[in-house]
Amino acid sequence: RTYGPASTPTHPLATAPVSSPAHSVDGFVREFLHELNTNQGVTLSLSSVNDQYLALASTVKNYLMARWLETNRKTRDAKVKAVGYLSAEYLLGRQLGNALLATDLGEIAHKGLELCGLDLATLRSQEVEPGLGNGGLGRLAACFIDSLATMDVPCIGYGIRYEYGIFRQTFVDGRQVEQPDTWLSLGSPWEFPHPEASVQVDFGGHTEKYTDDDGRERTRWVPAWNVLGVPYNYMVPGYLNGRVNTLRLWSAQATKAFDLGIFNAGDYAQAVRAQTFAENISKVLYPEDSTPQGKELRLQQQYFFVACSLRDFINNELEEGFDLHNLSDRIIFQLNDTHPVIAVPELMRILVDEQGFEWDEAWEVTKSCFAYTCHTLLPEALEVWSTELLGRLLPRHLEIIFQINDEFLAEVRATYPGDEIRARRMSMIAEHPERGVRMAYLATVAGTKVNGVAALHSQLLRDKVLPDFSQLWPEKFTNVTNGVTPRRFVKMANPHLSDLISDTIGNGWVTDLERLRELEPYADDPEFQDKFREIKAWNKRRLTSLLEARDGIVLPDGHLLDVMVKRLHEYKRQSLKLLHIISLYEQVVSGKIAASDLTPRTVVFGAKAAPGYKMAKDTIHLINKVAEKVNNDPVLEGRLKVAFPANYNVTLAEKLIPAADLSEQISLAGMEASGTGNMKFALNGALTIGTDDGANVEIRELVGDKHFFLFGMDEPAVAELGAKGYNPITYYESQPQLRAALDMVMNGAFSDGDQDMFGSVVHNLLHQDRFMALADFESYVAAQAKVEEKYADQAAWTRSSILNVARTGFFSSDRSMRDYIQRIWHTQPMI
Ligand code: T68
Repeated sequence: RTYGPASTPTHPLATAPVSSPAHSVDGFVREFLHELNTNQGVTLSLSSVNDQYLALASTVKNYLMARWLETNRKTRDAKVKAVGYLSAEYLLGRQLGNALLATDLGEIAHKGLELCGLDLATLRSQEVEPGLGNGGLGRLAACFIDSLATMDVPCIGYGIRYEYGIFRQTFVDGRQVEQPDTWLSLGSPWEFPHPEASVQVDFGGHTEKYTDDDGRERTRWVPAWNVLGVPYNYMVPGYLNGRVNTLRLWSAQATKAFDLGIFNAGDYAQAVRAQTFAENISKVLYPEDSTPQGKELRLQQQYFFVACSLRDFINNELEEGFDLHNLSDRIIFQLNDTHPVIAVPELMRILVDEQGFEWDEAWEVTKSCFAYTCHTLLPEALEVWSTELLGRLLPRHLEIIFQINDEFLAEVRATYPGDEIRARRMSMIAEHPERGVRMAYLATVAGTKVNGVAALHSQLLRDKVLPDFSQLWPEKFTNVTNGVTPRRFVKMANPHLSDLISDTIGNGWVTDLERLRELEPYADDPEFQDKFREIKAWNKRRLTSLLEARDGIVLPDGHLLDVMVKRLHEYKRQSLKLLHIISLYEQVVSGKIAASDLTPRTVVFGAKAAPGYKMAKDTIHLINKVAEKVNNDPVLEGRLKVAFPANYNVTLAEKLIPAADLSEQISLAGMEASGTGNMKFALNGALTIGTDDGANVEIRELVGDKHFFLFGMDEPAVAELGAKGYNPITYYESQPQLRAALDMVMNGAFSDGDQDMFGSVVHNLLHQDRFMALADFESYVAAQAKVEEKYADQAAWTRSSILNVARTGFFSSDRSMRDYIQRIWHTQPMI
């Protein structure tokens, strides 16, 4: 298929580069009204807020368009190596604010809209964020593509355009109830569908052997059904640098051939059903965090987007006649966890079956085109696809995986003669509990590099998850500590802090975050401290108005704002935070301390639980019930408050994080691969209370022990206790404060006397407590006392807070991207 005009154009405009609207208030207003009239088909006076938002989005897009087209032309002509980021999730957050920032249109838009009698903030809040991810992994992908665009590195992000993203969380009587996320229903101004560039994806059927014209034995796949992948392009603007990369998300559609066949047979209803069946593939994001589903539809999603993406890159991004032996000169596919790993046998299939490569040549090419990032340490989160399912859905891929495995095991046996136990351990094919493909092993064997996402995690990955592999190929393993984009999470989310920083050290920090170091001398400056505190207070007021309007939650003035926001998971230990709250309450109720002894504190939770994760949902229920009790008991004299706004998402994070004083990062050591919320909080001046886990370790090293509240067992201590045999009930028996808190729950204090309601939560903590919350309770409470002591000295607190900002520039995702480029990708920025 060819693109472009049929003959050489002669009109002068046909080859002229597009121009952007004028970068002025007038130019902006003209463009905005034009979009309102021509795109929305309304005049200003008759336009709805949604019309106005959509017109505004189009306007800003028009400013980006010239850069996008130019980026595409430049990149194509330069024939340079690009990054193909393969991720099943992108948790993008709202697009408008980021686009305004990247084009420096914030002021102009504000003034222009004001002249039209409109308010920019109102239009911005009309946007529904695309929640195409579950949590950290999806948000990381969004930060990475932002950084690559800002660093002028060619990258195509590939993923799935879910019709329904992560569910909208509501609470009914304190329990989580999920509502579908209809993010597309009011229009989707940021996407560019290209149905003409659809890609066919095959499934099912069988394979057969045949002899080709050269007399070679070959295999072909005879699939049983197929779907179409329709690409939707999104702009990924770099910050003020003229680059706009592309995020290409695939939407599934029934193929015409498929429904016509049935339609012709006369069964119209069946034809429509077939369509629905095909389109189910991109219908909904699996709302899972860190536990694989093993569902057929999930594997369909994975193969669907990966097959579309490889086909798209090879057919449309490479020039005609490109020699695929050199594929790795032009692309490195980064596998964001194991979700896209089926791309490995897919590339082998393309090269061997379609392109006629010899197996060995194909393997050489394939091995050089992939790298793998692991995001977990939980054994149950490592994907294993049953061979029965894989063979049924993708029979040719299963054969290819078996062959890759056979050759790999031959290498293992040659390296360790006689060590059959090792060979079995390292096999990509697990035999128990059922025969299945260990996707992480496949990724490790196929990848040029394997990385963890924080120093401790990468070490544990080598030592505990993939020890045999790191022994065999030590040079394959590396670490890239995660990062977050300072554009969205500081510049945009914390405008006043950003201005203060820029007024103090210039604005270079936005793209060179290590320059925040230059703030260190100001940590002791009382005038700077005052301004810094005033900004925190402003951020708290902003949050207060938002929560009041959004959730009817009233935040008291002058409280320490203590925030724990992340997915609800036992390993993250929301229950430990909750036990601390209950314990404070219990001590006042029982008269052990006076309410006036409490440091006025508001604890904010934000957390979604996977819909099928019972313990997580029970914990949400308990948090809400504790909140209800604590917030209404006059005995506390308003000195302790628990707020749990529903539906925590990127949009809420942008308001919550800048307001926080204290960041809760309290996972059991060795369980949180990295964490990235922890980085966002520190960069916005919250102090961390945390365990020696994930990137907390590096945060503490950088900010210094005095400016971080460390508690709990470290990873070796956890391992030792586990080996010795952990028995949570002994902590209950020996620690009166802990016991009193748990008893309070058991006695029905938060369930109107009902002693069963939270029985499972308490029972689990007392008799199982897989993540050792009880073992760390005492140490956690002691660390919280240090928090209170420090908070009482506002100058000391503010000083630490400023130093957290100044010393955490390392956690920019720009630095993560530099690490990937140097250690893994070997690509180059285009400037
Ligand atoms: C997170 N993982 C890690 N997984 O938990 C976190 N899983 O420590 C780390 O900072 C972050 O990745 C980025 O590296 C996830 O977020 C998922 O969301 C997920 C989704 C589907 C299936 C399994």
